[in-house]
Amino acid sequence: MIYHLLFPLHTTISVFNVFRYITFRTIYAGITSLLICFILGPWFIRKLTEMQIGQYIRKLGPESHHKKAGTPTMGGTLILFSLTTSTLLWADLTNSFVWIILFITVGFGIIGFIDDYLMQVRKRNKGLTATGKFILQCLLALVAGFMVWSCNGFSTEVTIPFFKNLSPDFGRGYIIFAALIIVATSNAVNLTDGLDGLAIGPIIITAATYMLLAYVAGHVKLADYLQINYVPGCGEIVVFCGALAGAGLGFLWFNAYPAQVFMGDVGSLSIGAAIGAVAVITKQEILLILVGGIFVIEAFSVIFQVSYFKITGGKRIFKMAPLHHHFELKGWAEPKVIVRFWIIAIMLALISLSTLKLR
Ligand code: 57M
Repeated sequence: MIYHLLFPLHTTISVFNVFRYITFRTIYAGITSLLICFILGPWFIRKLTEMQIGQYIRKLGPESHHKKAGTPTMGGTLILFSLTTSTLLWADLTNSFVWIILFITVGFGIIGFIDDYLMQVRKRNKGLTATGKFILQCLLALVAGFMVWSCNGFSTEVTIPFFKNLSPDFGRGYIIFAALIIVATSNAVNLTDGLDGLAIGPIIITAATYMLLAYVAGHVKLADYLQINYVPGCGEIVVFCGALAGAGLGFLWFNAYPAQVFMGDVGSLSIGAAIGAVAVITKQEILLILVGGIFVIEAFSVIFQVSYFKITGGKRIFKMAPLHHHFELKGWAEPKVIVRFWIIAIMLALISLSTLKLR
């Protein structure tokens, strides 16, 4: 809205020309969402505490988690509020990608909210059923996949990192492929969100990485130079990524160990879906496996653990899945697990960016 209100005035006030630039708006989108979290955070956490919206802890979990019972949860509502407000303020609202990304983020946020809300009402760690949640996620992701697919000139070819000449065209199947990416990312982030700051750290890193990727993909000359898919209009996704990184940093302020608030499913499902949708829109879908490698590792640790457990009739690969619990049970202090996972996430992001030159 700031863009729409102030940019047209540049003919009389020349300094307002600055609102044209994606870089300028991205920086302020980040600062805006960060400030919203900072300003509203303490009040919001107080309200959650007053309303007794506290975390229910599984009995089976690591001993160290039992002391976390009652920590205010559903802090993801604050992330969602600051992210959408900042995007609406700074992005070009005539761009369809902006509305698609907001649709998917808020849509998954609503599924998460219902799940969290049911847990509060039932007063235990049981919200929506796994199948119910999965069906809702798939339906929403398919709608989003269809919306992206029907955008004028959107390519259904998929770029494979390291292989510049290999880009299979999925045609209509791209809708299902896009939905799969969104649902998988949303659930992987949800699984990762099990230690203070563990999910939001890599989310910030992934958002910052896609900020660069979206900028390149939306810039005709840079995309051509780096031989990546040019996606007209996807530059506005940079502003969204800036707002997401800012909201993430703002939330981390309160979620850092020892956490004053957890994001809940309203946070993890929505920002996970948002990251998946960003990868789809920027046409860097496969690269997300590397950029968001921490989420992939966490999800696969669960898949392997559960499969092995079933096949062997009760044996385990890890002490406990998702992987962060394994290290906790090995005796690593919680902050050590968190910071080490962040370090790996930074390394993976850097390797991902290097692939821009390796095509
Ligand atoms: C939800 N939720 C956290 C918080 C957060 C299939 C199975 C592997 C599924 C998995 C699962 O349900 N994962 C998804 C993970 C929970 O956090 C809440 O949930 C939101 C995210 N959805 O925002 O509201 C707990 O995580 C801790 N936490 C923090 N700091 C944070 O900033 O410490 C969260 C955020 C919180 C808090 O303790 O209560 C969760 O872990 O429940 N299930 C599991 O992860 C379980 N693993 C398991 O059963 N493994 C078995 C299987 C695979 C064979 C095994 O390995 O043997 C573990 N979950 C827990 N304890 N809590 C079991 C142990």
